[in-house]
Parts: sequence; C-alpha cells; structure tokens
Amino acid sequence: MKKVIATFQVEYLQILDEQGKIDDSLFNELGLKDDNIKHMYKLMILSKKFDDAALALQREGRLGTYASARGQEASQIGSILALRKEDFVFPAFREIPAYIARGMPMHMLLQYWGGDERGENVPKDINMFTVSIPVGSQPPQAVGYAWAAKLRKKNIATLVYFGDGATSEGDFHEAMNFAGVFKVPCIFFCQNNQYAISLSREKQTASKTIAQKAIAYGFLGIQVDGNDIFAVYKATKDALNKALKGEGPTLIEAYTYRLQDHTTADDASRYREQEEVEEWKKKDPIDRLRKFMKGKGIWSEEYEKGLLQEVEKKVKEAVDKYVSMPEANYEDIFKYTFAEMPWNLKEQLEEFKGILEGKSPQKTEEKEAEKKSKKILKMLKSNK
Ligand SMILES: Cc1ncc(C[n+]2csc(CCOP(=O)(O)OP(=O)(O)O)c2C)c(N)n1
Repeated sequence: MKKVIATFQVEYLQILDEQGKIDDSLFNELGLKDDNIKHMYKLMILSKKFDDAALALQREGRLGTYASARGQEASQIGSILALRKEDFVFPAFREIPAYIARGMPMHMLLQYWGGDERGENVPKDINMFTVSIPVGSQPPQAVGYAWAAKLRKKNIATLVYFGDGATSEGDFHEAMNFAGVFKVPCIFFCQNNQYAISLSREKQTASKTIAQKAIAYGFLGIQVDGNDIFAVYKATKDALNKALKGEGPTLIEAYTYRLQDHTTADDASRYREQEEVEEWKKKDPIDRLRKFMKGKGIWSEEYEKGLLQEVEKKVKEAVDKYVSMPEANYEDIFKYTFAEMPWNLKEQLEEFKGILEGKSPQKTEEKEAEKKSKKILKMLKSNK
C-alpha cells in the first residue's frame, strides 16, 4: 500500500509592495499609528547613516573591518520593534540596525568593529547578547535561554538572528529540533540575504525555501518579504504571541538582500552581477517605506531634511566619542569572555603580560621546563 502521509505548504507574507502600496486589511490589523511608522523610518535612516560612517571610518583605517547591513534594515528593525523590551535577543554579526533600535550606544558598536572589547560589554538593559562571529553558534544559546525562561515560568521569549549560511550548520538543526520538542518560546529569524560570503542561496541548500525547514522539526515556518517592514513586523508579532501562549517556536525567513560587500574584506563584484544588485536596489526597504509615507501624507522634503540633520548629529557624536576614547586595555580581551575568568585564561593573560614585558613565550616555556627538570632531579637525588 502507498499513501500520502504528510504534505506541507509555506506561506509568503507581503503587506507593502515595491511601489509603496499597502494591503489595507493586513496593515490595519497591525494598529500602527503615524508616530510608530515615523519611528520605524527614523531608525532605518539612522542605521543607514551609521553604516555610511562606519564604512568611511574603515577606509580611513580607524576600524578593523565592518559588516554592512545595508538593505536589511526592514528585516531587523521590523522584527526588533515587534518584541517587548524584556524579550532577549541573540544576534549574529550583522545586526547593527537591531542593536541601534534596542538603544545600544553607537560608539560601542564602533569599538567592537575597531577591535576594542569594551564594545562587547552590552549594557544590561539592552537585553541583547554579544556578537557571535562563529556562524550558527547562537541558536542553541537562544533556545537554552528560552527553555530556562519557560522552566522558571517567566513570561519572555527569545529571538535569534542568523543568515542563510547558518542553516547549514549542525548547531542550527540541533537548536531547531530541541525547540520543537520542548516547545520553547524562541523565534528563529533567518535573514536570507541570498549569500553566505560568495556562496549563493541556491548552493547553500536544495530546499525551495528556508522557512520549510521548520516543518521537519514540527513547527511553523513562514517566508516574508524582508524588505517590507510591515510584513516583518506582523510575522514577528504573531510569532511572539504564539510563543508567549506556550505554543512554541516559529521560523521566519526574511527574504532580503545584502546591498554591500559581505564585509570590507570582501569584493562582491567577484561573485555577483551588478544587474542583480541594481534590481534589488529597486526594492530598497527605506525607499519603499518613504513612498508609502509620502502617499499617506506623513513625509515631505522638509521632514526628511530635519530628520537627516538630527540623525547625522547623533552619528557624528558617536564617531567623535569613539575616536576620543582612551586606548583599550589589552586585559579586556580576557576579561569580557566569561563572567569569571577560568584558570586557563588567567594563565594566558599572565603569559601575555610576560610577552608585553619583553619575555618571549618560548623563553618562558624554556624557563618553566628548566625549573621542572631541576625539581625532578632534586626529587631523584633525595630518593637515593
Ligand atoms: C563556523 C564558521 N565558519 C566559517 C566562518 C566564516 N564566515 C564568516 S561569515 C560567513 C558567511 C555567513 O553567511 P550567513 O550565515 O548567510 O550570514 P551573512 O553573512 O549573509 O549575514 C562565513 C562562512 C565563521 N565565521 N564561522
């Protein structure tokens, strides 16, 4: 006998199209006031201006490298604004707009990309974890946090950001499986920006969508237009409400595009066509929201001018603060890794101090070996 025992479908959500036209009934459901929309727009512009400043600083040699989030502002700001302050967020490394929207001091973001560990000392009230460079390492942490919250009967959810590339990591699948089985209040938020450095989405996975991966783990996966801030906002709000009702996780695939290079160390023109980039520029999330606001009568040239002045001032203050900070202490690299420094890190710190004082590690090791052999000799002699 043969019969179909499972079928599935994946929903796609768009509320605001590329021309700035809205699906009225879906939009009205959101209950967003004009001020809420202006707030969204302001955060997107602020993120974009910060991005421009960071790229300029990197070119001047004042930042080590930088991972631009240009093009992904709607995905990040739409999702983070749908959460409550107490919901805890786990970023990957491209979540600058999300950090900004949560109120992270912007000079600290520059410190991080400038190699200064003080930038990783995220203020407690931001409720956001530190940057995760190892791809896919943060979903298990987000699931663990959410599970702990559930066991402690705390009414909070977590949201974890990751890219399409991270979905090929084992950690992602372990986290998804665990979340499905234990119904943890975790929102998996994949920014499918079409590339993992030079690897295209088609080469990343044979699945038609990333959203459908949730089905294998027993929960809902949805694809949203990641350049539509309202669709992202709705999908995240729905996922949050579901999580808080005890109905478990959701995977949201935000279908978007990275407009810049992977990082400043990359040259995207080596693996993607300029025509493709130009096509995606037409879908720019900021331009789209502006078109909508203009049609609604809540945007004007005058308003934009005032906004730009306000935002540029904020970015300049952050840059000035960053460049005038006292130099970082090398001990910070060791200090900000664990709440309490473990013995092996203490040893490394001491060794590093020694190097700075002019003792080469080899010399230190040789001295240690000499000390040990003298001790053994002494023991052997005393045994005789
Ligand atoms: C475990 C691991 N492998 C490889 C890398 C090198 N690396 C850094 S970013 C990246 C691509 C990540 O792509 P994706 O998850 O789609 O995120 P995106 O960069 O597109 O935001 C890779 C392979 C790394 N940081 N960690």
